[in-house]
Parts: sequence; C-alpha cells; structure tokens
Amino acid sequence: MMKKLSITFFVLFLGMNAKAQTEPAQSDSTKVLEEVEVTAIAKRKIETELKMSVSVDEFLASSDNISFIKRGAYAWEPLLNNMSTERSTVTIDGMHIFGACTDKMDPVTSYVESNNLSTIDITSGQEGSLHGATVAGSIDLKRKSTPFGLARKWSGAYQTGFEFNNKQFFNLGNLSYSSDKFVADGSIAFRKAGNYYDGNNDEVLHSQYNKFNSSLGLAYKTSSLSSVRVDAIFDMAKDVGFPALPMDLWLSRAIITSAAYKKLFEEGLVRAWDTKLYFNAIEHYMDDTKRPENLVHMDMPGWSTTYGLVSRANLKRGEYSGDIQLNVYENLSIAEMTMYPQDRSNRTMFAYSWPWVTTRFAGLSMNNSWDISEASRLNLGGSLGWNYNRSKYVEFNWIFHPGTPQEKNRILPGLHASYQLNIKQFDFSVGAGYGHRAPSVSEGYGYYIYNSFDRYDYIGNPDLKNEISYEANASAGFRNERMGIEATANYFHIQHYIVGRILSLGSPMNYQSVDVKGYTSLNYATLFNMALNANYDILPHLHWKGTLRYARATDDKGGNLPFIRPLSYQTSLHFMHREFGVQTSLNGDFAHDDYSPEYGEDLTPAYSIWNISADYTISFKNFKTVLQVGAENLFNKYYSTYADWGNIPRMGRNIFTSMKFSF
Ligand SMILES: [Cu+2]
Repeated sequence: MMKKLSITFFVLFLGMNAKAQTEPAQSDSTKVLEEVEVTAIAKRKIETELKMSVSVDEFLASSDNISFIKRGAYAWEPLLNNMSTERSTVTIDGMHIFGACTDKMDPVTSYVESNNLSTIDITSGQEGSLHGATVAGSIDLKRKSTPFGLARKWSGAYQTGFEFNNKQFFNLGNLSYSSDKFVADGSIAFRKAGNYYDGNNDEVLHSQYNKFNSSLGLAYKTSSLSSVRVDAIFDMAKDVGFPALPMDLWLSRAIITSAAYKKLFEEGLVRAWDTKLYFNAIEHYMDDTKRPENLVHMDMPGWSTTYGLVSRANLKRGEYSGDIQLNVYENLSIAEMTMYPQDRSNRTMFAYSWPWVTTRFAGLSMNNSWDISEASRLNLGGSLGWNYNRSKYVEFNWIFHPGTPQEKNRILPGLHASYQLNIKQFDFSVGAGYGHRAPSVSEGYGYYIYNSFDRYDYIGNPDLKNEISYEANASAGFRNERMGIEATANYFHIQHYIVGRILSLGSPMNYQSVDVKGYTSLNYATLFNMALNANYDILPHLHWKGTLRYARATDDKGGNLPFIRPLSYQTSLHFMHREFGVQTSLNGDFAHDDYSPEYGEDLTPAYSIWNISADYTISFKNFKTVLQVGAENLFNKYYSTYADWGNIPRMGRNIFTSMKFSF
C-alpha cells in the first residue's frame, strides 16, 4: 500500500515539480513527499564550483541574476535583476523578515548560515509574487528539513576551515535524526575573521566580523498524511566592521521561529496544504566610537519585529497544476538616533529615524500551469495584496511633509503569464508581467538616514505612489549530451521609480553629510538584463562552463541608474579523476562606463580575477571526508567593483583550506 501510494505521489509531484526549476520545493514533512522531491528536483547544494564551504553570500554570488552592494566583508546586500532589496521579497521558507538597520547592514540573508539551508530559490520578476508583492522577484531561503523514516536514523556533517587573508576560522556542524514518527534537525556555526588585506597588501581597517548561528527543527507525524513542525533560528553577529561606512556594528541578534502544519491528500484537486505561523525579532546596535574621525557620536539602535501567517495549497488535476498562497504579516520597525558631542553626558539631539512604523500586509497569490501539449506549457498567475502603514510619531514625517496622514492604505495587484515550448533539444520561453510595490519603511517614513555612498541624509515621503512594473522576458536554449547553451533576457519599465533627489529645504544633520535628499518618484525608469550561459564536456572528466552578463538601466531623462553591473564574465574548468578534483575559474567586469555621477558613482576600471582549488575525497563505509585547498584572487590583483560602497578595495590573494566530514 505504502509503495503504491509512493508511486502515485511520485507521478503527481513529478508533474508539479518538473514545471520549472524556479518552482519552490515544498517544505518537506512527510516521507512520501520527500522521497518524491529528492527524485524530482536536484536541489542546488549550498556550495560553489570552486569552494565547498561557502558563506550564504558567496553562494548567492554564484547565481546569474544576483549582484551585490558591499559595505565590507560581511552581510552583502543582494541585488536581484540589478535592483535594490526594496524591490524584491526576501523570505525564509516563505516567512517575511525585515532588517533592523537603517543603513542596510543586515539584509535577511545575513541571518542564516550555509549549514541550515538546503537551497535558495530565486525567481525573477512577477513570477516571484507568490511570496508577496514584488518588482524584481523573490529570493526564498529554504531551510534543511530531513524526511521521516530514513533508513539511516542519524546523519550529519562537520565543516571546518581557515582562510589566510583575513584569518577567518569557521566551524559548522549539523546533525539530523529521522524515525517513522519523529524528525529533528539541528545546526550550529561559528565564524570569526580579522581585517582583510587588499591587492596592495594593505590592511582594510574595520573589516573584521564574528558570527554565531544555530537552528533547531522538530517534526512529528500526526497521521500517515499529516505532520506538525516547529523551527527556530538564533543568529548573533558581534563586532562587525563596515569599512565603507562611518560606523560599525556592535551587536545584532535575531530570533526566527515558526510552527507549521502540513497535510497531504490522496485525491481531489488539492494535493497538499501547508500552513505556518511565524514570529521573528531583530535587534541591531551600531557603534561609531571606534572611528577617530567622528567628532560627534551617535547611538543608532534599531528593532524590527514581525508576526505572520503563510498558507499554501498545491493543486493538481489532469493537465493542470497550481499553487495558491496566502501571505499575512505585521511588522514594526523602530530606529533611534541620539547625538552626543565628545562629552557623552550631554545629549544634544534625539530623533526617530524610523518613527515606529507599522506595516501590515495581506495578499493572495496564485500560480497556474497547463500542459497544453507534450511540448508546451502555459503559466498564468497573479496576486492581490493590501498594504497598510502607520507612523506612530508622525511629527517626524510632518517636518518635511506637513499634514501627511498618519495611516496609508495601498492596493498592490500583480499579474504574469508565460509560455514554454520544447522542440527536440531546443527550449524557448516568453513571458510578461505587471505588478505594484509599496515604498519601504525608509522610502516612506525614514528621517535623516545617512547614506555614506553619496553622503546625503535621506528623508522618506509617506505620499509616494506605488512603483508599477511592466515586464517582458524571454529565453532560448539548446542542450545535448555534451553541451548546452542558453540565453535569457528581461526588460522592466518601472513607473514611479523611487529614488532620492536633492531637497532645497532642510540642512543636514549628520556632520559628514553634504545635504539632504528626499525620496521621490521618477516618471519611469527602464532596466534591461541579459545572460548567456554555456557548458561543454571537453572530455568525460573535463568540463567547461562560461557566463556572460550584461545590464543597462536608465531614468526618464536617459541618465544612468546607479549600481547597474557592467558587462561581466565568468569562465571555469573542472577536472575530476577518482577521488581527486581540480577547478579553476576566471571572472571579471569590464569598465563601468555607464556610471551615474548624480548618485555618487565614479568610473570603476575593468578587472579580472583568477581562482583555483583542488580537493580530495576519502570514503569509508558511510563516512565521507573531503579536503580542499585553494586560492581566490591568485595574482593578488588590487581592485574594487562598481558596487563597492566608497570604492573600498576587495580582498587580495586569499588562500583557503577546508575539511568537510559527513555521514
Ligand atoms: Cu546598522
């Protein structure tokens, strides 16, 4: 009976999961479902071609449509389709979390570790609207969750390593237990790094970091087709330097919790239903006392608390499959700013840079697919959301926007459609999308948020219009046994694109700042992204891969938008023989000619970086040990990229060693 059921579900979910690679996997809770998934989709493991023990940032960096703004060695801000984080939804298993730093020191991706994630789902544009209103798309961090009833009850891994450039030492451990009725997953991770050295062998001051992360998940099977699961993550970063900012992080702590119930159905339209209640809280304390150049000191703590519900149903009937998801959450964001002269006993100024801003969101999203023939599929989806904001201390917002209402409601619709066609070895797709997003807390309600990139203080505008995105995308690919080539492109026309513009009134508050900018909307902006990927098996054990990426973005006057990646490339060779593997890669950017002086950018020259690594695997019964040694930036090139805040130089040569033991 069990076997028959497994097969039924296998067929069922294969149909659903084969839909697209971007289709997020179910959070696994029952054996049947898990077996199916393992077979149906090869999850992308959290490691890169070059390095097996990577940070979450390094892993994301290996993805095609992700680039980063870097303010130091830690907590890079992921840009999806060359758009800042306000334009994408970043979630952990569908749960919404918002950073507590007004200066973006803590993107959501900084609160997880590579050893408590199974994979990261990146969805471009409106197809990512399942997790809520978006323009750029969605990044969903998938936690590890072991299936019930595995033959081996215990499994786990331990990773350790040392990176010589910044003396980074890390220890990551995870352990799982699986029985027919009960499952437990636990992980713990420590990372400690000193200052790094650039390609001129100069120390980059204030680039150290310390991170601790741990997680625990417990699941219990309540019947043959249902289960409950509770999860928690605790993350703490301490003494983190941000060389590109005028201050560092003293302490950041996050607790991320959830309780979920999942039910599978053997027949009917609804095949799986998964509901989760969640709560997360973040506290963030900055420290500017270690910078002698600061004549005036400021305490700038921030807090972000979110409660939410996410409920999702998977549907399947005949040629049709789909997902319906309900997203509900409430977030409270608070940030304070207290200014002191050298003498700390005299407090001279106090303000709320986030004046207790509440955001409530409720939205229903749907993705539907029809296999209209053996070779083609039609996808149609949409979302409808309600977004509510309230600023408790609205008097801060009234300084620049007198009389603006304390509360604001917005309706956020979204729609998308795509068509996929497969003819022999060729694949094609075309798609279009339309969607709204609400301004972020900073864009709407920020008060004197200092941006050290262009050195302006930023003021939010509660009356900003919704950003409205019109999107088109297409892809074409060819694949055979030895090679593959694929081209993808997307184009966004974004109405009411939100940017900061110089205000003629108001004087700067932070003493380094030049003037005050207010968030305002351009009539529109356009963004174009494209990528070309190819791979070729030169010999059975020698593989080549290459990527070329290009992006272009302009405002309504034809001026360049900031943080748009110039033409960039990556090419790599991978050789393996028995227990031995060697890989080498070359990557770089062309000169950033289309920079934006208006937003504080200058010309960044071209650079290219060469990396190499070798590994050796020892297997004994169920135990496996992999040893790896490698070098990033082998030729110790001195460079900084277009998105390095303040042009701080990147790391010079970095020799890394790591060991991974798993059973
Ligand atoms: Cu901060």
